Amino acid sequence: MQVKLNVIVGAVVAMCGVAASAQDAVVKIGHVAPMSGGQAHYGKDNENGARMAVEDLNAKGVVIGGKKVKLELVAEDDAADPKQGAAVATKLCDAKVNGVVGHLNSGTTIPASKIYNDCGLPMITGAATNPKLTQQGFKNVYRIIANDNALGAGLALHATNNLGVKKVAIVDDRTAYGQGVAEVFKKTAQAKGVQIVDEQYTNDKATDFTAILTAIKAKQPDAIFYGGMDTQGGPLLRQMEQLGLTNVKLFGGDGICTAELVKNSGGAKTIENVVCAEGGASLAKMPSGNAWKARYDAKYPGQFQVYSPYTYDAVGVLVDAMVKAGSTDPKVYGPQLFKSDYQGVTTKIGFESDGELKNPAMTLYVYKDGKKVPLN
Ligand code: ABU
Repeated sequence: MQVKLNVIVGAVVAMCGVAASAQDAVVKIGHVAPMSGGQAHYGKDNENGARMAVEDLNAKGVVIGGKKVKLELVAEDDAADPKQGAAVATKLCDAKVNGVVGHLNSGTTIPASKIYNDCGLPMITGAATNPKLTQQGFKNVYRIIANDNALGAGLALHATNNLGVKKVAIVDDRTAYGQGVAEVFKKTAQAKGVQIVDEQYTNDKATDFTAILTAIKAKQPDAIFYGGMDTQGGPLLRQMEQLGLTNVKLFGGDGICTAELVKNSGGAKTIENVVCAEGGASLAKMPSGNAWKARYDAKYPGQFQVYSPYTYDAVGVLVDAMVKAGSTDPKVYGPQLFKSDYQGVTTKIGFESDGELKNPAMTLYVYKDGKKVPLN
């Protein structure tokens, strides 16, 4: 009777050709993002994307080197803190995971990338956008989203060419991301004849921007550029409204370009003054963005922010390289990543020799009726 049951179960699995069994070799994919603190909503979204990819691939069935494997996500929290990011990177190297998706923040990803490089572990970020990440000469560091050179310059060109902005104040949170994207915006805007009337600095824990905004108000800018995340961008918007800066545009990169910005601004009308940029196509223009987003929303209601389609694809690219190389050994499949030609949810993914995505898209957004709307 037991033999008969095993035969039936075996036949069902063979028909589906998909289910991973407890005996399958385990392939560990590390994922790192802030899962605690003020940026946990981004981290949760990123982790959801990676987890969804692992579940989809396991359901479909993955065969590497002739053997069925089971993917397992090893999810870690770096709290957006460079020191914690480095500690987690060392932990993932020691745990001998097969590849890493992450980190989220440029300030954690750049130092962590050296640790992964030293232990020979390929990593792909779907969120960290500071250009310096891929300028270190590492052979196992990849990014599948446009970097801040595209975001900062795209925003500055839109501000000058399309909106006639002449006087800008710049605020950044002094993180690798915030400072970097603000510098690119400033350089491009100045080259277009824009006057930078003030530069102010904050940090990624701040909540009160009254002093900064009061100083800026006196300089009468047409716009403020904020280099930082929505955790500060939201309160900054609310305080702009409270101080009467209601006709001043707020520009920012992907860090503020979230659904959460609306919540964090406490319903401020100044949300209508925001123009932000993301390093990819809008969901509607991604090859399978809308269908993917509907599945994501069903699985993780209300948790979508920005980067989950990219972390989803990052897992797909890593596993595709392992399948093509017939090995889960980073030394063997690592070089295959450079030859990637992978159809993802976000785009067709291939890499430049420095690890940057080939031909990345960039999309500008505004907010209408409390919702983020693409401009291009
Ligand atoms: N790309 C914005 C948020 C992540 C980062 O680069 O720090």
